[in-house]
Amino acid sequence: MEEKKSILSGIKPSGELTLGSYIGAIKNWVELSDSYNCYYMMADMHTITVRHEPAALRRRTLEQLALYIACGLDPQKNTIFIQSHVTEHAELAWVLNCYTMFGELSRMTQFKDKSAKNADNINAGLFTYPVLMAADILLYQADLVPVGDDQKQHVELTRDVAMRFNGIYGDVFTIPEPFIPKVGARIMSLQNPTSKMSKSESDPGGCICLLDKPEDIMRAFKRAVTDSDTVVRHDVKEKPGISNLMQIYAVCTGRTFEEIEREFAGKGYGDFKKAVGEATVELLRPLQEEFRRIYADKAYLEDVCAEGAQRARHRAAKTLAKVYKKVGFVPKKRQ
Ligand code: ATP
Ligand code: LTN
Repeated sequence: MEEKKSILSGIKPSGELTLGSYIGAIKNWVELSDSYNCYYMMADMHTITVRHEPAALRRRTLEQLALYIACGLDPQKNTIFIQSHVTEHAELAWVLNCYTMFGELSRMTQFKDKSAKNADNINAGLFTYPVLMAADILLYQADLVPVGDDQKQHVELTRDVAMRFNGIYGDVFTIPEPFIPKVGARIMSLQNPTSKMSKSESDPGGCICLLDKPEDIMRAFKRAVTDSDTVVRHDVKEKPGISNLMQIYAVCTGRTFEEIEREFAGKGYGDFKKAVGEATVELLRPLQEEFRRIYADKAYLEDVCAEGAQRARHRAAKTLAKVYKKVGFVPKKRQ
């Protein structure tokens, strides 16, 4: 039997998970998990590139783990782990640092955005962040990396670094492809529909979190910024707010944009916003119930982490050993 192809992806536990990361990433992780050998991690090492609170990071990492499972990722079928539990990530990142160019990193949009927003803390980790992400992906020889549109550039850099390394040392790394959903690759803020919905930015009312209460979700959609027209039509340029709501509604209901336009023909924005709010509440209801049940069982979560890290380490260690050998490090004698 042919071996399944591999997937790796991760999310930073930098805040409460948003509807954006669910639609852009996690939903696809679940859909792909039957056909691939999947590694999904809590990217805690990436989180400290901006100032953070240690206790919040600890809590959010475990919350995120419970949410992954509540979203439908079965820890028996998928390797779910905490990035810092697998030390090979930091080790491979160091090697890859020496094969990544300063110019390449300077062009990364996320670096430019984050350094503009954290002008007092433009640390080296923020700059080399994409190298750690490349290490995450390449350690598992991932064929596919399901992410939202904002991460495409990092996956492309990963491909360039992997090809450069392979060009020098032979076929060491699998060259990964980004997997970006056709609908929902970039969910926008409800208050500012030209910027991305993001968990770590203060955007009151613009962001829906997966654990938000139904009444808060309904209120946020009711107040969503739209335009002065009254027609529900998909047109990202002219109607960014409505088009964003249509994307969310399309994902929640499985309907196409044409079907949605027909459904709301002759109705006002009020009816449409209410329907999007209700569809989102229904999408999140089962997930929230599952979350409460799973998060209460700390012993289970610890077991999942321990088992996940062990499985991940097994795969990661093989790749790292190959890389160390290729670059000429003297192999360790059994200690
Ligand atoms: P931060 O604000 O801390 O940078 P974030 O909210 O942008 O975080 P990430 O942890 O960076 O979220 O992203 C997790 C995954 O979800 C990534 O694959 C990312 O591309 C995807 N994602 C995040 N926000 C959105 C969004 N608004 N629309 C679609 N996909 C998204
Ligand atoms: N950089 C990503 C999170 C992330 C990731 C990864 C995604 C860290 N390592 C590996 C895919 C594969 C982000 O900021 N959303």
